[in-house]
Amino acid sequence: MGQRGSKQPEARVLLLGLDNAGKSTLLYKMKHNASVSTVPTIGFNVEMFEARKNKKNIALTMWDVGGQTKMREYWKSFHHGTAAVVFVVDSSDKERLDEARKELENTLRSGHLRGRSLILLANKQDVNGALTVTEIKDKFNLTKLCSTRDWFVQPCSAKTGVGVEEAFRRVVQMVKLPSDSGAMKDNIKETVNYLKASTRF
Ligand SMILES: Nc1nc2c(ncn2[C@@H]2O[C@H](COP(=O)(O)OP(=O)(O)OP(=O)(O)O)[C@@H](O)[C@H]2O)c(=O)[nH]1
Ligand SMILES: [Mg+2]
Repeated sequence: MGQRGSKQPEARVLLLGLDNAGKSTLLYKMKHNASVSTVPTIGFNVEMFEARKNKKNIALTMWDVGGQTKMREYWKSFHHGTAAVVFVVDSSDKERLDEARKELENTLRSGHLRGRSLILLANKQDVNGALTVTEIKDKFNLTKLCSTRDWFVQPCSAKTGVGVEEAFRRVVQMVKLPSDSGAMKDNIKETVNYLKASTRF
C-alpha cells in the first residue's frame, strides 16, 4: 500500500489470447518466477504486482482469462476499466495464427479499450521453428491494426523465462495510470462482484 493519504495508483492489465497460448504459465512466471503446471483456465486468474513507474510505486492487477472458444464470449466483460492489453500468442502454432489474429482484432474493436496500449507477447520462443517477432508483426498487420494506440511485440518463453522480465517491464512502461486520461483504477472485489453479476462461467 502507499503511504497514508497517498494511495498508490492502481491499474488493471488484461491478459488475453487463445487457449494453450501460455497466459497462465506466464502469469505465474511473472509473479513467482516459478514454472507451474497449468490446466486450461475456466474463468480467470488474477494476481497483484507492485512496480515503479514515474518515480512512484504502482499496483497492477493482472487478469488472466481463459482462452477456450466458450470462454472468449466473456472477454468483453473484462474490457471495462482495463488500462493495457497483453495478448499472448503461441509463436509455434502456425495453424492457429489466423484465429489468434481474428480474436485480437475483435478485442481491439471494443470501445472500452480505445487508446489502450497493446503488448503482444510472442510466447514459446523456445520451440524450434517458432515465428519471429518480425513474422508475427507482419502476420498480424500490427502497424495498421494499432495505428491509434501504442504497441510493442516482445518475444518470450514462459517455460524458460527468457523475455518474461522484459515483458513485465514493458507492461509497466506502457500501461496508462488512473491519472492518465481515460484510465481507471482497479478494485478486485468490485470487479469480481461485477463479473459475478455479468458472467456465468
Ligand atoms: N514450450 C513451451 N511451452 C509453454 C510455454 N508457455 C506455456 N507453455 C505450455 O503450454 C501449455 C498451455 O499453457 P497455459 O499457460 O495453460 O495456457 P493458457 O493460455 O493459460 O490456456 P487457457 O487457460 O486454456 O486459455 C502448457 O502445457 C504450458 O506448459 C512456453 O513458453 N514454451
Ligand atoms: Mg490459462
